[in-house]
Amino acid sequence: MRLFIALNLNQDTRSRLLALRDALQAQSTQGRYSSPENLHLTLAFLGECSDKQAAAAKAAMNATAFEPLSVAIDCVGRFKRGGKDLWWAGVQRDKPLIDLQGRLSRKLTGAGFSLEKRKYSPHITLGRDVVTDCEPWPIEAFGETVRRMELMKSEQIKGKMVYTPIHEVPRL
Ligand code: 2AM
Repeated sequence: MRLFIALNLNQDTRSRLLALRDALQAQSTQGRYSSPENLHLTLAFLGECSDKQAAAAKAAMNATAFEPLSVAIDCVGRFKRGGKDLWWAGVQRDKPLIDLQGRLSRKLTGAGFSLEKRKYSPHITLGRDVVTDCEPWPIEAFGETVRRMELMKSEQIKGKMVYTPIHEVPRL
């Protein structure tokens, strides 16, 4: 199974993100856009995992200190991919978020996972393979307090990406 660890977002935040996605889509000639239920902030991408690795990922999550934290979205930007770019909503690099991602990554690395080596760039993907004349733009910040991190299974079902939580660390 293909796994990643994410902060999922409430309905209000997702509808604001959808408005950004729609604004982008309206000014694009091509692209594959995230569906509302798939909008999330990835903390760590684990890739293909065995049952044993999934258990190790759950243990690493449980062992990571986690307190509710605020996620603030303040721009729309892109990773350039030769004109078919990945566009995202940018998340502020607030210390509690960056620290959480660091703590979690260390637990996962200690458990044997090899993670993305690039600097963590917190983002929420709005669309892939997007062809547009748009330039990245700032927005008035919005967001929420997130109270759980979740281990997500990623599957392609009938041509559609489906993300399902299989473990959660809640702080209610
Ligand atoms: P992306 O949206 O920037 O592509 C589920 O696919 C989640 O895992 C997405 O948030 C995705 O990030 C991330 N992801 C997928 N493949 C990845 C990879 N090879 N390295 C890092 N993150 C990846």
